[in-house]
Amino acid sequence: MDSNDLERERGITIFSKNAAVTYKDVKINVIDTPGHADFGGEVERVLKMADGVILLVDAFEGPMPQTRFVLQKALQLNLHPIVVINKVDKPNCRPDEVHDAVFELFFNLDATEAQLNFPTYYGSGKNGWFNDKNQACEDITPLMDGILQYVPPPKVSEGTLQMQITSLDYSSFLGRIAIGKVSRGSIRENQQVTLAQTDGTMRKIKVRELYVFEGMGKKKVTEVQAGDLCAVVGIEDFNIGDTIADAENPEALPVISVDEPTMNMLFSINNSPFFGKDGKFVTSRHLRDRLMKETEKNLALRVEDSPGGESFIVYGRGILHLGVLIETMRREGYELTVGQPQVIVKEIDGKKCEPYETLVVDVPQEFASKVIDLVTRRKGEMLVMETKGEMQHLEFEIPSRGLIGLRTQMLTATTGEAVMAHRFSEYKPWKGSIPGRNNGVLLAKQGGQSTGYSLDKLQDRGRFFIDPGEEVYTGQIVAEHIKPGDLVVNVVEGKKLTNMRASGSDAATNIAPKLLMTLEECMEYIEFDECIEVTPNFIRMRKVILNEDERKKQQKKINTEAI
Ligand SMILES: Nc1nc2c(ncn2[C@@H]2O[C@H](COP(=O)(O)OP(=O)(O)OP(=O)(O)O)[C@@H](O)[C@H]2O)c(=O)[nH]1
Ligand SMILES: [Mg+2]
Repeated sequence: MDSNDLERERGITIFSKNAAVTYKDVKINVIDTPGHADFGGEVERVLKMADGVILLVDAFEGPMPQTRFVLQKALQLNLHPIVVINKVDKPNCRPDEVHDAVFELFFNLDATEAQLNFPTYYGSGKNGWFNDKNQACEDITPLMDGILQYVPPPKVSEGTLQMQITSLDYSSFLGRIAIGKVSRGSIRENQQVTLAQTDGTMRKIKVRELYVFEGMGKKKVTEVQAGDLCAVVGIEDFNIGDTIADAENPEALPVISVDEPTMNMLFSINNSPFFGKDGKFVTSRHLRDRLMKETEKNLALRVEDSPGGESFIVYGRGILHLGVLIETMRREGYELTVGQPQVIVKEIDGKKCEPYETLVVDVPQEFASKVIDLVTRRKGEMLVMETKGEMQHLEFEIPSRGLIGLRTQMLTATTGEAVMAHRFSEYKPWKGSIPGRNNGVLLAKQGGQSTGYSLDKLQDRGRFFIDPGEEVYTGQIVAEHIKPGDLVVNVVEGKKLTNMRASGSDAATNIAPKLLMTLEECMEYIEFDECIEVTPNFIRMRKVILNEDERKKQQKKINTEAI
């Protein structure tokens, strides 16, 4: 069901989606939710539409940090999950051990007696079968029968219409579409209803068209009864959490609450010399409108104007959450500058506290000690260490700050073998200073087109982020220095043109290919005095202050203030 471009590229679900099937005369609405912890806000709100939950666990990996999170939310809503252990086709999988681990997880999350009694199915989505005996069979009918047996029919209360809007969809023909579950009464085409908004205001509106989910699409209908999910067209101005209620006696449903953000970043207009060269939407007005629009559906996101007026502080759940937003904006044609991600510090009982996360790393045995060393230096504490097949399974508790930049170092230290996942656990006291990036950077001394000649000369100083022939500007980060400390270098120097060779291609043949970094890698890479210029076609890292002299003056000022 992953249909969005970013989802396909990354192979993860970011937005929840609906589908519906009819099995043995029962209509089953299916909601696919993201599994990654950064999109928890999405999970929290769509779970409100569900009468049951299928908890999918990998038969090899077992429960992951995000499994804990989604399960906890489901248990709190008093849902009774069906556990499905998938991928039993994988060699070395451990379905029985995984089952025990899932039971332990339920237990640790204070599941009730009834919830602990969960049914378990085994199988392989890839091979198209599931049943409760873990013996390959024809198809998934045993699981379908299980759904009919264990998922209760929707709870429908007596009374007038109530439907809380939990998602939204756009269509260029129909405009904004409100999606939710009709929990009471029924809703009809052309009906007069009241929109009870989360701020308390009530507005009379008219339902233009109604749709229910069918297969992977939607079907137009004239009426939807309580218990079914429904998409309503005709209410332009609504927010997630609003209730569509009876015209005469409107009663709003309780507001949807989601967990607090843990990280923020400064978003500003692009103020590099390349401003406006690449993007369509470049002003602070454009940025502001786009960010505000995002908060309407991205519930875990918050946006504040910063004092200057040109910038916005954007609060999210983590690097991936904010990264996906920036990536989406750049595809839409926006240009912007983003600063170093900061964790949100809180004062709890008079103590300075910061977010901590559970970090899980699976790594081949020989790299385990390197991983432990790396995480411990970043103030992580090891909680669990066990052997899983040929892999070592490690669990840590680590301040979120320590995670920033960890992935790149982890992959380098383990030659790309480590599989890591992390998830917010709680706020705890501030853990003191955490070492940042080890290496300095090489900065462009002057703007222009980089030459193979100068890159070649500088090759033993650092690993380049640019290729010969790329346009650069003063203060742009062009390479990682092999040593700590920054260095300003000339990358636009041309060999004296004594013959016919073009300046871009000289000596280019023996230059190592540039280091390609994704947006999220850049977000984890930069230091506090650096930022990222994001445009539809380029991601460039730079110093906040581009001019070398001004930067030095600023540094002096900071140093004296520190004394
Ligand atoms: N071996 C094996 N691989 C599977 C099976 N089912 C899914 N996969 C693979 O597992 C990977 C992840 O599948 P997804 O369906 O994207 O997983 P997901 O749980 O939806 O992931 P998120 O949406 O990010 O939470 C894909 O590469 C699938 O091909 C299975 O039964 N066996
Ligand atoms: Mg998915």
